[in-house]
Amino acid sequence: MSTISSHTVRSSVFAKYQPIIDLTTNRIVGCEALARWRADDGRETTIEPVIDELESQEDLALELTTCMFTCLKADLGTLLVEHPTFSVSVNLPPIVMGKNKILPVLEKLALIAHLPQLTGEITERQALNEQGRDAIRLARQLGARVAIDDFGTGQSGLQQLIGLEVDTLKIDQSFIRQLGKDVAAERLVRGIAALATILKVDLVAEGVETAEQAAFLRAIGIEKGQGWLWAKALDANELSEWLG
Ligand code: G
Ligand code: MN
Repeated sequence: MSTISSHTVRSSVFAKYQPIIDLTTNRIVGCEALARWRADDGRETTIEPVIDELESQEDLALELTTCMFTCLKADLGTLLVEHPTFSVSVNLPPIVMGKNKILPVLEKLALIAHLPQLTGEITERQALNEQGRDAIRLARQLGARVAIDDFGTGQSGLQQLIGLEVDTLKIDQSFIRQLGKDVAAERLVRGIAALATILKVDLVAEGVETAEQAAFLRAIGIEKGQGWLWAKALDANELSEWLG
């Protein structure tokens, strides 16, 4: 039984934004909205302890997603207008895909005009059903982008990419962490880079923490990176300062 209500989600969730960097120019090109949780005493905590519960129940997962888009609009609405090429990624739990529940939220928040600046990240860790795949197709028809998150770790794996067009693969941080330490990880990342070229998709390397990792990724032609080397998740005003 759930111990968390939709109301609690609404009053506790807020968003921070981790920059995504173009590895060639070293400039910020977008960000990922990451959910944070405000505890009863007002302290900011990670959402990790409750995320599995939120993402396993449709109503809570939809509330979480709604909160994230609501924060995004309030925090970055102006920035999206002022920087038309800047894009924001939002994690979409597969359970909320497929019942046409996200589009009305975006309509209500007047975010439809910004769809080309929005990327839905679908994790590879959770199965996506046929309705979810239809929702991805519709989102792309409407101009939004779709990324496969945690790429390389999933249950459904590469099979997911058959008959489903996506824009971006986000290489899971577990691969990046092993660069320079484990030759198999290095070969796998090279393999993913080659695969991305053939599939004509972009790559974002997640969890980049060192200049050596960034140099390796740049050398093998990976376009973008995200991680503590550049920034942790930031408040909206800190993000604006980055953009100048
Ligand atoms: O699965 P997803 O890509 O949404 O996960 C993002 C998570 O990774 C966040 O919890 C974020 O805090 C964490 N993260 C982001 N950058 C780094 C990093 O450079 N190193 C590590 N260890 N974790 C990171
Ligand atoms: Mn993500």
